[in-house]
Amino acid sequence: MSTIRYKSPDYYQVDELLTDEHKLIRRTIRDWVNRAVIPIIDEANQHHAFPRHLVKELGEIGAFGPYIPVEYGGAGMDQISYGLIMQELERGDSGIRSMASVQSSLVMYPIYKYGTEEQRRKYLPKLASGEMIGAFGLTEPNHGSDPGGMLCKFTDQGDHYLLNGSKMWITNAPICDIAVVWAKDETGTVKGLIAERGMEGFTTPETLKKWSLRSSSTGELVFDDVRVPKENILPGVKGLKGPLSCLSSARYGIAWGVIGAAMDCFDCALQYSKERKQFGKPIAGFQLTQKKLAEMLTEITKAQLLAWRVGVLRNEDRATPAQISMCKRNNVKMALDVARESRQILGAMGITGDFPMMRHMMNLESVITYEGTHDIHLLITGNDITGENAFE
Ligand code: TGC
Ligand code: FAD
Repeated sequence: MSTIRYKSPDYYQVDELLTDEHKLIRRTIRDWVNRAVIPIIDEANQHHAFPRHLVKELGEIGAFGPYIPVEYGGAGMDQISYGLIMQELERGDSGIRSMASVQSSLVMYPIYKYGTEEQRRKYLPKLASGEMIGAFGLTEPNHGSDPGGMLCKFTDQGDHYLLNGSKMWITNAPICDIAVVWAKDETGTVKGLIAERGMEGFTTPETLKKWSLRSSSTGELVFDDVRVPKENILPGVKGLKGPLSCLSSARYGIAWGVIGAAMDCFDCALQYSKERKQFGKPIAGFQLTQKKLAEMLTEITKAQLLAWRVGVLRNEDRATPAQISMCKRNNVKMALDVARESRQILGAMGITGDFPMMRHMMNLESVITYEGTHDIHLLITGNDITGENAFE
């Protein structure tokens, strides 16, 4: 249902805030999602399988590093374009958007921003084309919301670094060619290193039995005395602001992405409610159904405006991390609520793989947790407006 007749809601003519180029980019990604993602995505989720054949295609449509300059294989696009790409991908599935988020904001971005010219030339074009897959290792078994407590460490061995520790819940880990890993040096300073598959002592066991993001490959990054060449350190940043600045970029993309999932659920529920008859009339005619649909559209519209505004601020390099936190938090919760309410409109049909709601709902349980949980983002806002840190 959502494939053929999908009509994205635009109650406030937000489209008028977009350029023709933005709309063309959105059309291109939407067409690709209709063609390549929608027909296979339920099956991939049912079987807990990452559709690897899509990686090269994602590279071809420009979904990897859209805002990275063209000379490094990116598309040199603006932040609104990046957001629209994430929105369209997540209309297909949060797992596909996750793959692209990590590749773009958590792997290409730190290499571009903090890497050497040699690192940029070596990795970015291959990451942009999908020839190479990247992962980002910040979270550890005992340090999730509190990454500053990380135990992963490296020591200077003269001609190389020795890396030890493990990262958990890492998107793309089992399929990655490289991983940007955040670890502490002998002084306890956080720095970024590029680990490459094939380095002795580096393994990536897969995390199985997920009920969420089943089309995404998740795993661990385990480092057991891994010799990392000195040229693989990211020299341009030290401290937690390195990984956290990457998160700002990814969180922004998520804030747009989840609107796609919500729009898919809303559109599907609206269509269904006009066709499904009970008590002799379409269920769209009942006030309680209308309340659900009206509230969903109101929240989607607010989320669209928030994301657009943060995109404009990011284009001007003025968006603060706290503004991005507010947008990520609001929009993910909105999408989760829309998925749940729209699922109810479909009754029993809503729990099947013939419709996207249940899949989006389960995916969004990860999205509301990763890149900073719902509560952590609230505390970031609380800290920003009061000046009081309530984390500790
Ligand atoms: P705190 O003292 O607040 O900050 C340390 C330094 O970092 C700076 N900073 C940021 N810089 C850029 N962007 C941001 N978003 C930043 N947030 C903070 C800050 O100014 C400071 O700089 P400086 O120069 O003073 O050193 O750090 P804290 O240890 O108190 O922690 C604060 C807290 C809790 C907000 C932070 O650690 C946090 O955000 N925790 C949540 C962890 C998280 O989001 N993990 C995500 C892992 S990656 C992931 O989930 C990928 S999912 C991928 C997918 O599949 O899509
Ligand atoms: P915890 O930090 O243990 O939190 C548990 C609960 O305690 C949460 O509700 C939290 O809000 C609450 N809590 C914690 N601290 C406070 C506090 N100070 N005040 C109030 N409440 C608090 N990480 C990566 O590095 N790279 C990835 O690619 C990646 N991909 C992921 C993919 C998936 C599918 C998932 C599920 C996670 C992924 N993550 C990744 C990890 C993710 O970022 C963490 O799960 C997240 O940051 C939360 O950490 P945690 O799970 O350890 O929860």
